[in-house]
Amino acid sequence: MKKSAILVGVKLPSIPDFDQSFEELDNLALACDYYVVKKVTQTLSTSKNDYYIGSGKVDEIQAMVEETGATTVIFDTELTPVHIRNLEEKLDAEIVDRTMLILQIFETRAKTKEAQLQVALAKAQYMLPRLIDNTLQRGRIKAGKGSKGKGEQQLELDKRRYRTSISRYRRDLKEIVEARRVQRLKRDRDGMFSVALVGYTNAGKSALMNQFLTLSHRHQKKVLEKDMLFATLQTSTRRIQLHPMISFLATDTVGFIRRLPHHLIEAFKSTLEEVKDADLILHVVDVSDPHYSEQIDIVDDILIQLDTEKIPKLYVLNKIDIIKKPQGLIPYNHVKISALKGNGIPNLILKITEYLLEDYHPVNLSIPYDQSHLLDGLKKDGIILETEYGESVIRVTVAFLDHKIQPYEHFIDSANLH
Ligand SMILES: Nc1nc2c(ncn2[C@@H]2O[C@H](COP(=O)(O)OP(=O)(O)OP(=O)(O)O)[C@@H](O)[C@H]2O)c(=O)[nH]1
Ligand SMILES: [Mg+2]
Repeated sequence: MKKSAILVGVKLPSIPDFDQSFEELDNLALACDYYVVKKVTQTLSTSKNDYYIGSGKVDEIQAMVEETGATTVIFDTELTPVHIRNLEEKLDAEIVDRTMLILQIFETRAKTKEAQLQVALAKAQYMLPRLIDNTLQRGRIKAGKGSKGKGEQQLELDKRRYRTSISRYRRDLKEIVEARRVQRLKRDRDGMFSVALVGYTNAGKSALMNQFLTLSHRHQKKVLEKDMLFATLQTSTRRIQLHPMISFLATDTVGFIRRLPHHLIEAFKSTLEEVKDADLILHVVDVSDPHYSEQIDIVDDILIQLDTEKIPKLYVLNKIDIIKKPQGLIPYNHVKISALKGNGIPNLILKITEYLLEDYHPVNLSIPYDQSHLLDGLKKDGIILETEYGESVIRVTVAFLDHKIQPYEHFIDSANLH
């Protein structure tokens, strides 16, 4: 049965994008399978000590809980353990804050070992300080001031348990990341160009990945695309074959959102390692969203945190099938597409190919006829641009990735080097 929830938003001067954030809270609640029965907002200059919101507002929400039978009250902010405890006692409902809500979504959907570890790590890091506060308060009340009561002994045990779990999760994650790094190194040896799809959640990254897979005739390798926040929870990498000789690796990633809990960013950094190693970043933007300009800034900020400034970046303005004209700033280096309908995809492929070909260098080879079997290898190792059958040799112009040239060095036509 769906749980029913009341959403609470507090307009504070420190949250200038309150409206968008509160609108997103609705979708986050939906993605977490809550049924939203009421929404309440309050404008304050600062948050309050006891309940975060004013006590009059708490009474109002208490009446709503009674009237609607809501099981949960969700706040669009990060609450302190004291706020949570006070609110829970007063409202007799489960209190969830924005961070916990996002963690819950990730927790219920994480399927792979890696995603599960990342969520467990983020949750344990979020819980540790809260656990300390909560238990301390209760321990003190029971044991009386000054004495070290049962509550505090329990607290010591719990703290140790959480710390042990945190280091175990970190160690296990490190092993998975290391295994993937080795896999990546192997791929690098094959000289594959890699393209990372990043962007705000629901922008259409997975839909674009699926367009690439369609082009590549690899329908069976399609990824989940869905109108839901955080549909993708782990990166997946697929080989995209554009042409018998031109292929690249595309990596679909987890979407970003405003005010993403920093424990989650930390935990997901290992997943996003793939982005750091990309040769090209496609920043996918849903330009049909009226707030897309801010979403671009949010994603670009996280990309900076991930140390990816040196990687070339192309903005892919998506969902042009549902708007006449984007209502915001247009980044300089961009292409417009519809990942749903396929508009603009050939142009995007052309752009990707331009970046990809920058790594290729044309070389003229003169191959004697008795070595003509080398042509088969050349077709695999490079892109043949021109072939001319001369009297004693076959002249071939081939575009190579640098590390692929070595077996053919002997045949480089020194007179004709570009
Ligand atoms: N109209 C329209 N809808 C699109 C387009 N691209 C994607 N969508 C829809 O937008 C929704 C989200 O698409 P996804 O590809 O799952 O988005 P994502 O960026 O992977 O999202 P997360 O994995 O949740 O971060 C889906 O319902 C898609 O069908 C487009 O070009 N036009
Ligand atoms: Mg996705």
